[in-house]
Amino acid sequence: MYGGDGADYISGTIGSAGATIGITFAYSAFSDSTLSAMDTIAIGTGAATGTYVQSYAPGGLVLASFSATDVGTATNGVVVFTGTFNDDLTSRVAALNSAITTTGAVAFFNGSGNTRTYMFIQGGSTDTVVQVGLTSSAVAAGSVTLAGGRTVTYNMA
Ligand SMILES: [Ca+2]
Repeated sequence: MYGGDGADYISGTIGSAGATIGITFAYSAFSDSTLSAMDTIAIGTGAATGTYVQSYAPGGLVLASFSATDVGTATNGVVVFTGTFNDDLTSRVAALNSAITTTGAVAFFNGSGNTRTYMFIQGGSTDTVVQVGLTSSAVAAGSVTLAGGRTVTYNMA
């Protein structure tokens, strides 16, 4: 399923907690979802857990890793901001844009008052920002896997 340009709301209903949704959410350009025109990908409307699969057609993805003083760390694509870092989404995206220097690096993080989870991909001049899930569920460290440089699988916990 491709959202394409602009802000899209892509929602599915999951039959049971922990199940895997049978749709791959696909992107063909880093500009398909941005901070100013952001997609929301969600399974269910509550705090449902689930396994999400996203694909970036051009490939070249890696999982982000960094350690930045006063910002936080990223391990295996999962970002942990320092407890004192601003939890505003715009501030966090700006910080990730600075800390992540590899084009195609994928990072999951919490923002908007730590009540939402997002995926960031460093795209160079245009970065991908997607809201994943609707509630304060989070992507757990170690739950992100990458296949073929283009298919990202992660669990919402
Ligand atoms: Ca950038």
